[in-house]
Amino acid sequence: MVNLTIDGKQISASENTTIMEAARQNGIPIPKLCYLKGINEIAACRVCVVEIEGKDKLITSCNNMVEEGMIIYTNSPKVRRNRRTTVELILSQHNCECVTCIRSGNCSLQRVANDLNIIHIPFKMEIEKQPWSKEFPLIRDSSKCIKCMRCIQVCDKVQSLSIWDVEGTGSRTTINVAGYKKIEEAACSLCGQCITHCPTGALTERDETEKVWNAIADPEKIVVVQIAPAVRAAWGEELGLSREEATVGKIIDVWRRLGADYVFDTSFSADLTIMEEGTEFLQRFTSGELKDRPMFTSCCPGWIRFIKSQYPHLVKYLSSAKSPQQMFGAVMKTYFAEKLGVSPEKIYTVSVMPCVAKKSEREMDLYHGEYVGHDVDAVVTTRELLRMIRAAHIEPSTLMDQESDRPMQEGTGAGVIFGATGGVMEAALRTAYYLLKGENPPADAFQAVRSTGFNEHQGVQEAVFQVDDVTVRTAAVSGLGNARALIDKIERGEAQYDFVEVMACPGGCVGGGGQPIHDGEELAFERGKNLYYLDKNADIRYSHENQDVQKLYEEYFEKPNSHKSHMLLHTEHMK
Ligand code: HC1
Ligand code: SF4
Repeated sequence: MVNLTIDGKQISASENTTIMEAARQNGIPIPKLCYLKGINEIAACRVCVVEIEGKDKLITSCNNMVEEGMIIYTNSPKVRRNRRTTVELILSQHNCECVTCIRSGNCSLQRVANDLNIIHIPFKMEIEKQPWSKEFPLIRDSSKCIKCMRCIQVCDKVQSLSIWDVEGTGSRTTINVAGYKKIEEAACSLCGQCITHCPTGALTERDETEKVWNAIADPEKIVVVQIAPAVRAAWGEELGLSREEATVGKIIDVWRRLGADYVFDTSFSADLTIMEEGTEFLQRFTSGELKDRPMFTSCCPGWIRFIKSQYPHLVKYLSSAKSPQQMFGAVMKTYFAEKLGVSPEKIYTVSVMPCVAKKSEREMDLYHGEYVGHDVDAVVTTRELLRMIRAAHIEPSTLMDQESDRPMQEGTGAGVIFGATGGVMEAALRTAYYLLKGENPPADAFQAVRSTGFNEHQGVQEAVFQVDDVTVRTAAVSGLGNARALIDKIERGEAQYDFVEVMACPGGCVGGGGQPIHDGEELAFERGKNLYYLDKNADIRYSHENQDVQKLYEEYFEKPNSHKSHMLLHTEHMK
């Protein structure tokens, strides 16, 4: 241990602890902009400078270690002056249009500048705005970029894609798509991790809230909403609601108040996905088709984009099942439209997702005899949902739990855990066991595929299950860098699996690129625990026991993997 003093407080810290970390452990937060633990510790912004007694030069606290006897000041007049000039210089290259900025109120730069009482910017440089497509689901505004490098590092180190790079030199240094490409030409997975790790409004999702407001206002349209599993684990964070208070029932109330005609829970179609994908897995597994390579899950569009660009020869090993979002869209525009006695074109489908890539996945075509558009018409992220709640002046404390609509009402615990890494696999194994044995396994029999935290396990959970004489080798992986490492192992013949779940975002959808932002803080594991809690307390925990899904088969699809299911619920992953 090392003994030192920070701001007059005597403390002890382990050796090799940074000054910033030692201060944080002792309730002394040091302002920062570029720092991201374990990902970006490069002292690029110099906002975290501190003064060391006896030394002239200020040092950065994020990459300097504590030393025995150090006397540190984190907020001395000299530190404040220096920090203030640093932030003023950053602001001189920033467009500072806070009133119209999506991150206003949740921007690290705004907070640091406010805390330093910067009410006038003494310097101003000309700010050039790089061109960007308004159509792409990921939007970048270069005039808000502070060159902190977080996006470069998270894309490179966590997601292994290196979409971003530094461009130009001197005062014209900026960040842009690597290789002077347009973003549409790059292999962007649309996982959105660069957005959730950006300290400012330089990176955002394409806004679809106006489209949704317009659809709600259109008397010709029947607006049908679905709410993804992971949204319930995070939407309350910015509204001051505890995890217990922030229920999916209250999100349903939100949508009824916003004027949606019908509201459903995506857990229903997660159960439907399990019926389709579980049946497909058993068929491919028993036919010997998976001897060399596993079947990969297909519900994460970030992962689908990744495999298509990085391992195109493995696309044929993806499950052909559409994701729960797409399956629900297809069911809404066919089965449900028929129930209502209206044509599919009248139905306007909206998804509330923790995800940016779902905005691109939604473009999947829907054929119902003839082409009837897309499964899903608009995707709003959890953050966009929160903006709609604010725009409608809904007071969160007045929200009441409501049930989703019929007839696609029921969702099981198995459907809810889709939102956490390992959840799809666990739900599929519960049902695959039932399909093999004709009886249920204990509901927690496959919990070995759950993540127990990210640091120790690097986002990969492997498990082998024995069902009589059948052995199923599984892996669940989250984060595209982890996925790449796992696939490379499979390709080298160093690992063999039958079934692999991949989710692009660390921790799964709970850590999705459309979730509320907490200055790069990782909350996926905590949010995931919430979903497992909901599963544990659910009345039904097996997808095959979802009675509304059973009814859907009786009345419409006949059985999993039927001809009709193949037409509406499966895809060849061509687009
Ligand atoms: Fe997900 Fe899924 S779990 S992909 O993360 O399979 O987005 O929540 O909705 O479709 O169910 C996302 C979440 C979501 C789908 C489901
Ligand atoms: Fe979207 Fe979930 Fe995949 Fe992330 S893990 S890209 S949130 S589907």
